[in-house]
Amino acid sequence: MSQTLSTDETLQNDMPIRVGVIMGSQSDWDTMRHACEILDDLGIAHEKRIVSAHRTPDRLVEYAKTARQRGLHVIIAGAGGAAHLPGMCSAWTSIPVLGVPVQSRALNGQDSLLSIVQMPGGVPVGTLAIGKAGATNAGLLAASILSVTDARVMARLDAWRATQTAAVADVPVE
Ligand code: RP5
Repeated sequence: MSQTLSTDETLQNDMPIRVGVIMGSQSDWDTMRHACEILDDLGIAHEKRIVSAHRTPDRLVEYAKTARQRGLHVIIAGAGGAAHLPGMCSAWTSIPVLGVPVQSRALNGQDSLLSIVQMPGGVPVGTLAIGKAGATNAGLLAASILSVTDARVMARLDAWRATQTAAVADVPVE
């Protein structure tokens, strides 16, 4: 669902980048773009990067270790298969990390889900659903986290939710 809210159009422009969206591969973009679309709809400035736990491990360490000092409040990390990106990201930073299991070809995303959700106690990753729904909800959850301290984000998020509710028909059409 894509909604564009018209109130406070300046929010994205004058808001520092608080959300980082990272993914293990270009092939994850088809899924992760749904998180970015939600953030765009809500006017939340964000950055997006390809960061692979396996192919670019130094990039991962640099990204995660500097996230807080660069002003990020939330990281959304999507990966598929042996999806170590969200967990390793959380190992390097204490800002919230939301993990999105990308639907893999071989095991339909169950491998991604279990790789992300089964973190050892002490290193948390907030794990979302497999695929598009998970990416969409990661965007909304990132907005929820920001809304605790940003009244403009809260207003936009509440409006987004109200619009969604109003769009649900009472009866199904034939
Ligand atoms: C993971 O391996 C990525 O997150 C991606 O979901 C998966 C496959 O990557 P590619 O071979 O398509 O680059 O690291």
